[in-house]
Amino acid sequence: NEKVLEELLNQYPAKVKRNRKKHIIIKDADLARQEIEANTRTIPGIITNRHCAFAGCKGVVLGPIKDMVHIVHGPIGCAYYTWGTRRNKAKSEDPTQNFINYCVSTDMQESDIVFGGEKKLARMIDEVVEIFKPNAISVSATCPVGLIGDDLQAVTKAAQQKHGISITAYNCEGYKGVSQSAGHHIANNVWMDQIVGQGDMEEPPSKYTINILGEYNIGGDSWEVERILKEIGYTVLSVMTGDGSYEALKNSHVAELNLVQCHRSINYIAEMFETKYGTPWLKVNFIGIQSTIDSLRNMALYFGDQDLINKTEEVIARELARVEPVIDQYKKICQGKTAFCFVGGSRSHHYQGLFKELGVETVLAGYEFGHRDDYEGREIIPEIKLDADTKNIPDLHVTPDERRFRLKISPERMEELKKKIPLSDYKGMNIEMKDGSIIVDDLNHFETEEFIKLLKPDIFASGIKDKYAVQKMGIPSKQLHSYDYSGPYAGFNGAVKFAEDIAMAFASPTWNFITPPWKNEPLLEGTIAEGGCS
Ligand code: CFM
Ligand code: HCA
Repeated sequence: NEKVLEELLNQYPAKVKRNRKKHIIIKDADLARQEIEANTRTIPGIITNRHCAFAGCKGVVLGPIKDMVHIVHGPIGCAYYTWGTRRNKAKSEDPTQNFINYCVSTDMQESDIVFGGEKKLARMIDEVVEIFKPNAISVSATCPVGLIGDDLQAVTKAAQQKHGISITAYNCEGYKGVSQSAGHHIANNVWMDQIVGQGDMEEPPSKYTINILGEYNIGGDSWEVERILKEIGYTVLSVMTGDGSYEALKNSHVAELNLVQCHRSINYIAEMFETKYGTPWLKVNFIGIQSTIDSLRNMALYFGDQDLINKTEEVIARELARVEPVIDQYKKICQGKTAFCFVGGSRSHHYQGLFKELGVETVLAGYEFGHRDDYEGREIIPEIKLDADTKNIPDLHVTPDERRFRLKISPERMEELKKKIPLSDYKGMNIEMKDGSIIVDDLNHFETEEFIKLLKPDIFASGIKDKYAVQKMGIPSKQLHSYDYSGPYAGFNGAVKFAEDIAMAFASPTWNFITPPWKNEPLLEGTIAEGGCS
């Protein structure tokens, strides 16, 4: 309750307490609204799970595009860090155009920092074209590049003219924002400006052609989603960006509908698509059985074709009959347990339904870098105050494309549909949460330990940085970023896999051999001798 929370916060210096208090809510359904502070700077010196703008641009949004070589212009650490750890899988019909396993960097040295790295970058692009002959190249900037003022735009423009392929530059220096969220926005802007619509496709290849936005194929998630969609009769033109390709992205303007899975990372481009090409976007969530079913039904309603609606119901019934009995078995182990769910910017919300289906209640949830709308719902966006950090990333103002804008459905039908399905809309996470549960923005290590002692969850769903500290406290942990080498967790097959993994975590006898530190006497014993320690 409030008193306990106050005691927890009292351990901070007054100024830090004032700051952190605004980022923590105890859910109270009686209140009409509960405001949370989000997307603001982390207090210097506090250890949180956030990453930088470069990680959000190159690592998250760009990285999964398989037929582009992604050059990291900077010291090798940034490239190494974003190399393969996110488990965004990709396979290609053309094996010469799948560069997903490569880590390509200019490996800047001290002399490049002093004398500038532009020549080295130009040489690297020449080399990449010669060796790989890729469909396209991206060049992402890291902090030192911005600090010394290398002109990425000029280098890539000249290289593009020289080689005749798309070479895009991303000024996503790590310091460009308060978290990786800024990097998502930067990547979205460059694509809309320079890639989407560059292909020569004029018409959708078939009746129900869609793009999936904000699905990154972690552990094979988008393969499972595509399996279901194809079976119903959809044509998935482009996935942004899981197992995605430059070739598909440049023709994505012809789709009839954009699905939005992770709105945090991609709502910018979804909106720009609508303005520029007339493509509406529908919020979906393919995590959890019920959310998957709801998403499929909403899609069928959008197209409104009776055959498609029937086929959707047929696939749902068949999949349910197959997976429900298996999930019910795992549910027996999971029922009654509690979870912490702290992930980046949308999964903390998306996974709560799946946990609930297994009988697991989420007692604490939050985002590393979510914005207020991710907590409170899209309708509060006009109220969000723009600070200097937000203004750092320019909003790209797009207008209808003279040649290619095509209204996909009439404004009247759009208004009618908006009453039934989440077109151009998403709810925030808070609405999902039970009264008395805790919502924390930009959780830090100190608060993690304190909340664990208070709430004693049965499972901790988070990332690599806090995983092991928490396991040493005797609590099983499930990485909801990389899925701990498992997955997929999306769709029907994913729900089964998740249930199996979670049940296995609860059932493991390992946890009986660990005593959480708060149940022990101090780990170190000794006396202070005169003049020093003994
Ligand atoms: Fe979207 Fe993501 Fe997420 Fe995200 Fe991420 Fe990720 Fe994530 Mo890690 S794009 S906001 S920046 S769903 S990499 S696939 S798991 S923090 S909750
Ligand atoms: C990132 C990527 C990350 C990190 C996950 C983690 C991912 O933010 O740079 O900290 O465990 O999903 O791989 O979010």
